Amino acid sequence: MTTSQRPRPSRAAPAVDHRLAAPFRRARFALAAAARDQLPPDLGGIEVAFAGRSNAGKSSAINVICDQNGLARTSKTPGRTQQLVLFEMDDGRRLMDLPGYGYAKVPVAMRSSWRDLVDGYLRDRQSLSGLVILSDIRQALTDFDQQMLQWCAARQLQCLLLLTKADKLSRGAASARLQQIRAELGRSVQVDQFSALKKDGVDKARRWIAGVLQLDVTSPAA
Ligand SMILES: Nc1nc2c(ncn2[C@@H]2O[C@H](COP(=O)(O)OP(=O)(O)OP(=O)(O)O)[C@@H](O)[C@H]2O)c(=O)[nH]1
Ligand SMILES: [Mg+2]
Repeated sequence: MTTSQRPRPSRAAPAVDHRLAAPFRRARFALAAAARDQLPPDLGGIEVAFAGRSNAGKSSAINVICDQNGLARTSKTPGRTQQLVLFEMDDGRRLMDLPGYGYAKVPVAMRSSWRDLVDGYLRDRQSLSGLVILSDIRQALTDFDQQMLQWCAARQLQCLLLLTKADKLSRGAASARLQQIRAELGRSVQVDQFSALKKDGVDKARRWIAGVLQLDVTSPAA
């Protein structure tokens, strides 16, 4: 076979593991809370929250992980998600879409009320069992990303760092960036590249979340 005949590695969406995807496909919008007292009682259900800078791709990630367009609202305009938005899965398992941080164009008072909301949730929520931190693969980790990583380590909270929008870089550049961040952070945190557009890294993220939420992904897909 000549070089030109050799099949080129494809960037097409990877084959889906339907058993793994099934519980995510059953996720439903539960509520959007502007204050923590609007959340369901903190009685031991388990939650995985998605945190990251505004526009990092949190809501888009939830949509592809749950295989449901439009489940979480996305937007080109940073600051779209302004409340704690909760999605319910099986048996009291939940996914939480958090408002993004670092968006400068909102009024200071609103920014600080978002911060109080997110900080309070992260600090006090006993149901919080794992945190997915999302960061644009093209940008350096923000101070807040670093703080979140340190905070997860201090609290011994399971944490997954997703480097989003990997489709915006060439395969080689994305892989180099991934290796660089992994080397910076060491083995204490799982770091993966992710693309909502190309559905790259979706099953890996599902597997991590399923582990944290102790989802049953062995029964046949519905
Ligand atoms: N090319 C590309 N664009 C993406 C990807 N993920 C998200 N986007 C785009 O990035 C923008 C922001 O995405 P969102 O998912 O709304 O980001 P967010 O982090 O929820 O933003 P806030 O709610 O404002 O904090 C939208 O225009 C998305 O279409 C991706 O994997 N690849
Ligand atoms: Mg959002």
